Amino acid sequence: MAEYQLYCFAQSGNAYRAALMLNLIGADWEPVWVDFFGKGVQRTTEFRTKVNDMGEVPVLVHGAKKLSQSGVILTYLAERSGKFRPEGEDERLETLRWLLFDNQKVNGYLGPYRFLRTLARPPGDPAVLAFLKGRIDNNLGIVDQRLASRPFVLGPRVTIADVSLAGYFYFPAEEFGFDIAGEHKNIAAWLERIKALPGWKHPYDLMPGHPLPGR
Ligand SMILES: N[C@@H](CCC(=O)N[C@@H](CS)C(=O)NCC(=O)O)C(=O)O
Repeated sequence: MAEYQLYCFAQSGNAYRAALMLNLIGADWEPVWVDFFGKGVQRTTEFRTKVNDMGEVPVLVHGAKKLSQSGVILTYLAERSGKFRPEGEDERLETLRWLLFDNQKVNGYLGPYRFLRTLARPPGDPAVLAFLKGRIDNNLGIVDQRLASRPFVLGPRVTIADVSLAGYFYFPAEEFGFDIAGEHKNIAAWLERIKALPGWKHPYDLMPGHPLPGR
């Protein structure tokens, strides 16, 4: 058995953060596929009692530890490996600031937008999609501006703030109906820098479950 197990599925950008981090630090890990779209395993009592009482993916298992929330998982892996770790109080606080902003307002809107537009059956209400798209455009603009004057979110060095923010950005443009990189040139250059890191893989090559049956 590998040192780490990650409950995940290919379409999850939240899980991709953890899977990408595990790969970038060269960890010995294996995925545990969660049948999110078919059986809705994350909603079962068994999943909620044995895996994650929040009913969410990703979950990282490391020996007796079971961690959920990608920001917690990234922090744990950065502290254990010493890689992509914010150093000192100022960097730690700045990283936390970006993890929270990302979870709530960047990938926190991108994930549901893509889900409702492309993956949900039936698709989401157009009014909800329009609301989310307005928020997404504003918040991607903030990220693009941030990256205009520095190669990575905190500055010259890649940290878990970058791994977190990359969550949904590599999924195909047609799944969003707009091109994140095509519309934001600083984000595009930053995505290329992350892609060049040893161990980088596309979410569909890193986690099981793509393509979805019948799609
Ligand atoms: N803030 C969480 C978000 C996790 C999350 O929302 N995961 C989705 C999958 S992409 C999920 O499991 N949702 C369960 C559901 O909506 O039933 C994190 O970063 O880990």
